[in-house]
Amino acid sequence: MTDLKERIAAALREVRDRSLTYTDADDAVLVRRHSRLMSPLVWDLAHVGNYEELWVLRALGGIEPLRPEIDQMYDAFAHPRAERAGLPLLTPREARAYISGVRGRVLDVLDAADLGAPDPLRAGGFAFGLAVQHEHQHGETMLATLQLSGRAGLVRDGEPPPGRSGGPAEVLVPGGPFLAGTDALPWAYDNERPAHLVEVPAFWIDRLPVTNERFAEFVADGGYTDPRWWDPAGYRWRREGEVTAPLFWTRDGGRWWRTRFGRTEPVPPEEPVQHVSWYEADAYARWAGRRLPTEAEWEKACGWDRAAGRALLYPWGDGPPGPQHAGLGHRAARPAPAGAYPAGASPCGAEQMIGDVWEWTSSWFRPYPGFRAFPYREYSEVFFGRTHRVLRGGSWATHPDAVRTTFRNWDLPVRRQIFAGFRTARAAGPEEC
Ligand code: AVJ
Ligand code: FE
Repeated sequence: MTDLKERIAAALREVRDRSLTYTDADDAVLVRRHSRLMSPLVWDLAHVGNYEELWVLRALGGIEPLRPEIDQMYDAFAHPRAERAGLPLLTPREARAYISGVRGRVLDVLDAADLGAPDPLRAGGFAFGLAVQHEHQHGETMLATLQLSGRAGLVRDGEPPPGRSGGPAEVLVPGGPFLAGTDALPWAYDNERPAHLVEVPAFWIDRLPVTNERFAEFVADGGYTDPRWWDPAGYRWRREGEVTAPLFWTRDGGRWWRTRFGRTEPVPPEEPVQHVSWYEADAYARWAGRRLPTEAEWEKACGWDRAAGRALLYPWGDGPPGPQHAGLGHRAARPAPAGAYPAGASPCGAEQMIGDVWEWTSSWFRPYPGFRAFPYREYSEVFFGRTHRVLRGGSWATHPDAVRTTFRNWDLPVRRQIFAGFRTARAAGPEEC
């Protein structure tokens, strides 16, 4: 096997271990609808195998469907999440057998495939990368489900590195064009392509994500009930849902508590705030006299190396994320405190751009100029428009294989169960450029 094939086989093994760990629970936990916002865990488990079958075995390998009768059940567009627990799903045992049967054949297809072929599903192992990243994305979704279930003891935790105080509150990103997106990365999605120049005037961006302590000041200042700070649709959402703090926060004995994977603890002040909707992030930024960064600003602050005139794969360079760079891969089940990853600073000095919490941007999820859907419209294209906001950078729950400077995530502006926070920005004056 070539190096690339070895790496793909290892990535496939690692992501499968992850999925099996998250579904190592009683059948009752796996088949239950824990929230109408989420699929039952056993749906995610069979779905990742079905996706791998579709793109690796059928599309790339030309293999006949193994169980054509189940395709429809695991098609995310055929059934809303709230209804999936009512389908005649494979049992946990059947799901494990099915996905391991798919996987055995996938390894045979990998063995035989010519990954140097120009065919875009084969080149650089694209279809395998699609399966690996997809399964990791569902791993993160499973964690959100486990969190909403309120059950303790199902999710591994760890100790993130300590935070670090001191240093500037914001960093300057000089004006000028930068190259957004990519043409070169073999596993990049259609929505990250093509690379294109974007003119971004000078701006200031927070060096670190907004912390719980700072967000609590907004709450204490009556920020949730002052319509001046809110997008009108957001204010309606807030009132109707009686939203008064981030999801999983409760007030008791004069302080804030948060419940994380079934355990309640005081809200840690230095941790980046998470489980806020786009509307809450946007309102906080306005209250602070600032705004959310645009997606282009975020990407430029993350990876643009002005001296080299090129974009880095990650803030710290092109080398893979190490434990000193970023909180990724569920090493702990929470973000690290602000300032924990100085070695992960970007060329402009922004820290924690990758990992810890997804960061809301002000931008709608839209195609880049020259976008072409590949390999299917339902991955990205059907979500383009003024419906979903872009998130960047990955969270503590994101695996390194599923995030990079150019990676784009998106969600509805009301979503709060995802591991999302934000940082703020402001335009720079002409004398500052
Ligand atoms: C890119 C995270 C928004 O989870 O809805 C999973 C990824 N696409 N299965 C999602 C995805 C198909 C997607 N996000
Ligand atoms: Fe999926």
